[in-house]
Amino acid sequence: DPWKNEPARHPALVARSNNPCNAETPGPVVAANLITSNDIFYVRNHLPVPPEPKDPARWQLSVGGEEARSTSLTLEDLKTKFKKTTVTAAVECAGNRRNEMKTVKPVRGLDWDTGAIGNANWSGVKLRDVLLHAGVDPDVCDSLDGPRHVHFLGADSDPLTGNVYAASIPIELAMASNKDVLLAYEMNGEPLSRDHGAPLRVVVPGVVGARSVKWVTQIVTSREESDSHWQQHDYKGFSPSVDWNNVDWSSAPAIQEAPVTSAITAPSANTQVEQGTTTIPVRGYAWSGGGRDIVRVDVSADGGATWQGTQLHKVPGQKPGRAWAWTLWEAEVILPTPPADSKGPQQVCLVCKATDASYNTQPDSVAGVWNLRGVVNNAWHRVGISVGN
Ligand code: MTE
Ligand code: MO
Repeated sequence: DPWKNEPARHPALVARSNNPCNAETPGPVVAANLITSNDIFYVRNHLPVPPEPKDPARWQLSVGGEEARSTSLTLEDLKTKFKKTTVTAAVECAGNRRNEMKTVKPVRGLDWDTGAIGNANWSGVKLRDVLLHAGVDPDVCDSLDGPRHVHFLGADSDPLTGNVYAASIPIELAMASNKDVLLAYEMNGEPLSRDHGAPLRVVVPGVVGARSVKWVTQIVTSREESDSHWQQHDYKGFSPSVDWNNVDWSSAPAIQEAPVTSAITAPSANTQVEQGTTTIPVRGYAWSGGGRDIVRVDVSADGGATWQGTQLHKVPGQKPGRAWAWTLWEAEVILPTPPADSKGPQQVCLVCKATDASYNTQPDSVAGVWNLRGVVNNAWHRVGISVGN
């Protein structure tokens, strides 16, 4: 039974599938704190959690590939031979908020609500430093025929095919000193838990979660992109016109940087507030990929006809162009005045949308961003509540 060694999980996590474990942070708590605590951070596993290394001292990371020296590093090597770096970064699954897409047309994938995202302090070593240690030329990005990608291979494997989880990122990202790609051994000051990739995982800030490979044991530089299923036949976006009969996976690039997004985490959908209520506290998160900071979040209490401002809460110390963390926001939202002759509950559609530092903002409808796999849904987030009864 490949599932017999799964770790215990916090009962508050909302399960979307069991084997493999996919579970999200419950709506009301997802943006309750700037830092998501480890035990309620969403878990997205494609395969069984690999067994813990029998002898942690003998665990090894192998680094190699084109124009790199084959190198093995123990955890102790990583901790003592390289500078320890801490980066606060959100990790979001590209499938976050997929559940809204099926209101347009069916999609294949886990039925994530708004909780397949979290924000943590990740500590470890910079991937760049490890690649330089393995002899990768610091100017590799300028070379015309050098490696173009860095592959990460996990220790989790498919019980049927033996394929391991793998993904790759462009070498520009891996080598850039200001992109902060980490090989992390700690999450919020604690050693990584089994679900989050112990003993070592990749954290690619500003990029969809799928590239932040957990349980990483092998790093390979290559002229080619990873040929893994998750790089080539998943985590790609297509036009709403593309369906499972005509999809050509090679026609779209693998998703890397995440688009600007936001969500309302409180109140939750279908909340009923008392007759005569005039304002309601609304809060949530906002985040954009590529280190683009959130400059504004607008909320609406009439489905997007008129908008109100919000107050932003940020992780201090984020560097310009390196806003890897999410932004939390809140507002006391003024509800529309019910018509004088109204009877019965008044339906209110709360909406939020964020704007990032490049003045990218969110598309208004899910229909326009619908795709067969249900990824990167960043449409305005809508929550319906009712006032009175
Ligand atoms: N790494 C491995 N080895 N196996 C996986 O299944 N899932 C990826 C990524 N890294 C995955 C992986 C996906 S799709 C996401 S969204 C993130 O891990 C989730 O990280 P988390 O479970 O720590 O929240
Ligand atoms: Mo994901």
